Amino acid sequence: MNTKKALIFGITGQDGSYLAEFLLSREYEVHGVIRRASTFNTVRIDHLYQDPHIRGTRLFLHYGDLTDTGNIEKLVNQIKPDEIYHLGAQSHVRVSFDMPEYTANTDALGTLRILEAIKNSGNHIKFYNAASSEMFGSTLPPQNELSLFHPRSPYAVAKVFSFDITRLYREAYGIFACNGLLFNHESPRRGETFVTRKITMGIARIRAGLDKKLYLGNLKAKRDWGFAPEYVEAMHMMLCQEKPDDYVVATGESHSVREFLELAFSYAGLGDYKNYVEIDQRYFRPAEVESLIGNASKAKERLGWQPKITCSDLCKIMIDSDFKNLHLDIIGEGNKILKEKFPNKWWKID
Ligand code: NAP
Ligand code: G4F
Repeated sequence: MNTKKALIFGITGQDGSYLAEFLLSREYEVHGVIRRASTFNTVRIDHLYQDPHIRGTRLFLHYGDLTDTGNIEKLVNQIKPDEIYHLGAQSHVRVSFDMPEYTANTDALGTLRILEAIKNSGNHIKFYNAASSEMFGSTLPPQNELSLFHPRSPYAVAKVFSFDITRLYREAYGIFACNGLLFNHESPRRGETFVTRKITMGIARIRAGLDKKLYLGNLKAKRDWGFAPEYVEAMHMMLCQEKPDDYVVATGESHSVREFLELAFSYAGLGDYKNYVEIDQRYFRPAEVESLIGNASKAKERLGWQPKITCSDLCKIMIDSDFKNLHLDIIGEGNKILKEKFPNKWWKID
């Protein structure tokens, strides 16, 4: 059998870990780029680790960084992947206001560096770029592939560059390059400083008696929150098409942060969130994206992609997981939803 090779930038992140798991379940040989750190940063993929000395190993990790052109060129030339999934980024919108230059270097120029490496290699490599719904910024919802970009953060500006340069390399050099315009997607593996996970972890900590309060910023903002494992499948579907293109991936359902809080506190049996939540100005952004609601009709029609998990399901799945992490009795509806909706799931439940 001709095993396909995938190279994943950002394999240690939420999406990278699910995508690696998905591709391994599809018999791919998976190569992932990890950053050197003084502490282990591979916790999301530790369950996938395989000793490279053992015959038949299909997961390989390589040190690298999106700011290092020579390293990227070397990895692309040595590994000779069939597909590259570019999921690496400084992905925190609020942090991008504190580190705009680093964010641009990693998120914008990092994309260009990979595309140059693909072009210079002369190999036929399919490329997926993680663009973002954040690029729509203040454009009114619902947003689709034809909506205008009006970025509202250094992160979003960098992602607009990454989107445009990916499309340019497709049109100018014939590279099979796709942009995924993914709306917010969450999971038990979501970074702990993004708002959904901050809320579900905060609730678990309050339940366990570790914290009394949860400090948040703007509760009015609305997001279209989906479930990460379903979204990484859409990435793969894009690279399986005959022609490269750009796709919105979203649920079409939107909720405010306040509504997510209400859902979460009610599911956890803690009652009114106002008894626990305090507003802290430090979590507000200099410019905010008020409302995101995706129209994923194109992905449905062309890729056959459709999400199963609603925001309420997601909230239950994440709370069950965070309760389990703190050895609390879980409520269990989240796990039940996972079993019912994904009888053949390919990822490990956290
Ligand atoms: P994440 O959990 O923050 O993961 C980001 C990954 O990028 C991590 O593996 C991180 O490595 C790596 N990384 C950061 N800086 C790097 C650098 N300079 N060089 C190499 N690798 C670097 O993000 P995610 O939620 O999985 O998102 C995946 C991609 O989709 C990102 O590009 C994000 O901007 C984009 N996106 C996400 C969403 C969403 O809702 N999740 C929506 C739209 C677009 P470390 O583990 O070492 O930090
Ligand atoms: O969870 P968030 O930090 O996600 P945000 O800013 O929408 O960005 C995420 O989704 C993007 C896709 O649209 C990705 F491209 C990006 O990489 C990332 O994954 O914030 C969501 C909303 C914001 O409006 C924020 O102002 O929640 C509001 N919020 C309120 N209190 C908070 C907090 N956000 C965070 N992180 N922390 C708070 O305490």
